[in-house]
Amino acid sequence: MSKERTLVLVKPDGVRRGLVGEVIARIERKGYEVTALRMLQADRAILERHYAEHEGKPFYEPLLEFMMSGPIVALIAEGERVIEGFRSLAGVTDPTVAAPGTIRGDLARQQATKVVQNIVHGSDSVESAEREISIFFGGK
Ligand code: D4T
Repeated sequence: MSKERTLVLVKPDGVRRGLVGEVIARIERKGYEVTALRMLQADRAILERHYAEHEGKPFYEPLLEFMMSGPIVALIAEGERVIEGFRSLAGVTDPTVAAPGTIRGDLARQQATKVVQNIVHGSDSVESAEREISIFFGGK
């Protein structure tokens, strides 16, 4: 099994609620290595690239607005099967039903907002991870 990299984002809700350390701690306690980290205020251009697959969907504009609503933290985590492993740590997209023990299951819930606010993003495949890492870390 070869070593993988994944792109994790702590979304504006996670940063606002002071959960950056909690997310990083869970990644590290699981045994993955954080190899790059930056905080940024995402602009529309970077988010249009990141969320290109969702363009035209009803939640696309609210999603971009939410992701621009405050700073985010982008990081690269590395390890064997880290892509699948981080998605397991994060839990499913809908925080209401995300399993207890996961980041979303423990720390997020449905809000009265147009877009789901679920604290983190994690890449879903090797191809997505490399594409997303190049968006946030300039090909690093
Ligand atoms: P990300 O990409 O942020 O890790 O989340 P997921 O992989 O879990 O979910 P996604 O890419 O399908 O969705 C991106 C982002 O849009 C929000 N969303 C999604 C939403 O508000 N309503 C929806 O129906 C879906 C599918 C939540 C995450």
